Amino acid sequence: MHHDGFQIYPGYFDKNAQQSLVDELQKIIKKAPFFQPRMPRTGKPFSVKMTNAGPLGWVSDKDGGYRYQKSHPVTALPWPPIPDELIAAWNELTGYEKPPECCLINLYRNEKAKMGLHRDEDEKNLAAPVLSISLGDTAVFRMGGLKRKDPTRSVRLTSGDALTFGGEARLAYHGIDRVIAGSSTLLSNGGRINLTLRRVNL
Ligand code: MD6
Ligand code: FE
Repeated sequence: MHHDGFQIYPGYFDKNAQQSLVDELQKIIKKAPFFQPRMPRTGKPFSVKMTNAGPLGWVSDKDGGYRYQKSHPVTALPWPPIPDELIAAWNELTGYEKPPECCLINLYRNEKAKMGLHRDEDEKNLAAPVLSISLGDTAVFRMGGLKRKDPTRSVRLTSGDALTFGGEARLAYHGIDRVIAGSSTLLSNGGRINLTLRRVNL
């Protein structure tokens, strides 16, 4: 049995848990450095940098477009494993029977970093919920509906918040309007990290 809809768990990770996630992420980033994703066809760089953990990583570039692959696009090494704390959160919050295959790590380093309205639709498995975790500066998240033109609402995501997208909400449009610089001291260089855990295959 797993949980459906759009659900926010404010402060799901307490300060200690957030710090230990940051420590784990530092180890991951040493093995799998942030890379610069680019838009399909135009090659325009994203304003966020990315890396991944897990058997599959989400990447995007000019020629290959949006896709999942087993290795880092720059180092060609396999992605590091997903930390146990994140697997435990997936089990508790999604209740999905299979483990996540991808933990996408998005870095919003400066005030210009944002993410346009989009749907997560590159996965074969659209029955599994998506779990998203916010660390560092507060984000202004935009939540829409199943059609791009549906009304949207603005939701603030603060450090330690978890959110799940399942069932009807799995293919809802959403994005990040902006990040509020200096709203958290968790990350020593400032900014925000978002972790998005997904089951890709059935
Ligand atoms: C972010 N999040 O929070 C971007 N996708 O930086 C997402 O794109 C997202 O938060 C699917 C489900 C939850 C999310
Ligand atoms: Fe998304």
